Amino acid sequence: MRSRIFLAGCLLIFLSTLGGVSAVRAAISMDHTRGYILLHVNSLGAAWYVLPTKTERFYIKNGDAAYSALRNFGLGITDADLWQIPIGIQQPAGVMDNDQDGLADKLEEALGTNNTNTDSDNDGYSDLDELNNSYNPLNSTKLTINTELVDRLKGYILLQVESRGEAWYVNPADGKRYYMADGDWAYEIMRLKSLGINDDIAQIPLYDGVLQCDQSIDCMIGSIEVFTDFEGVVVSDISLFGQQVQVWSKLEYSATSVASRYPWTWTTLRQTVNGVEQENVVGTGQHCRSNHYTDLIDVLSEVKLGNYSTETPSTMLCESFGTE
Ligand SMILES: [Ca+2]
Ligand SMILES: [Ca+2]
Ligand SMILES: [Ca+2]
Ligand SMILES: [Ca+2]
Repeated sequence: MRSRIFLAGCLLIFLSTLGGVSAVRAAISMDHTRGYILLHVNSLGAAWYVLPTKTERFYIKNGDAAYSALRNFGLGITDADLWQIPIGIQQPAGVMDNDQDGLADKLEEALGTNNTNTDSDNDGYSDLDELNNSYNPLNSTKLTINTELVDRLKGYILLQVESRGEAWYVNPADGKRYYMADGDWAYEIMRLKSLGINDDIAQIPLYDGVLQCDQSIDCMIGSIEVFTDFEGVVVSDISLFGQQVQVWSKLEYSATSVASRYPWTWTTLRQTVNGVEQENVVGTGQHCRSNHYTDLIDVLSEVKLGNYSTETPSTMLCESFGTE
């Protein structure tokens, strides 16, 4: 049944790209959409990620910012567990494949295989052939698939905690994990592994949580772009009274409440005095408010580029919007 739905989804995408389909009723109950990527056919193919933990949908916009926001839903996983989930190969067109073995350099990096050698473990079988036949490209063993683990993780985004936090999406339709190297990879996978759905999508509530962006500016921008609340910290190195100091600015963003929009709180100043690192809370409540969320994206983009040599991000914001 699932494969039929999946095929219907693929066909739909194919037809959508030809512009031939206006509405197709997805034969799937809303409860069974958890962990799936839904492609809303009546809305120019807008893509949504339905959380695997509860039936809420999160808008997936193209690009690295949305990808960073999406990582918020990721679940940490060990390499040992990850190898028990079969690997699906889906790479954006034109990606670098140095050794031409059919596995992109970025994918090989995540897998730990050699991107300058088609047969990493030198056992006579290429890296690609081994993966396609459930063998380990790094040694002589066969891959052991843990179906119980796969079933439990269907629809989840997994983050390789023992490496550099590489992200994988476990497609609930085929139980395989697909590597998402960056925004382009994520978007490609999300679109090709999605399920077409009509206006019934409205029955699934919008994601109602607050993204914890920590210090990821991309995550903050991504949240704003998809109208989702977030909390984050912007760390900036500035020169203050002739001293180099680090300023931590906390940002709480509410997409729905205009009253609590953009309250920046300048919280902590970190500096080294006589060789000793000190932390001082220098103030709270430097609030700037505005309805112009595109301005905030502009400011964050400048901060990301490091263009705040004499001003803190808080100051930049308050000058743009006026302090309350
Ligand atoms: Ca390769
Ligand atoms: Ca290789
Ligand atoms: Ca091999
Ligand atoms: Ca092998």
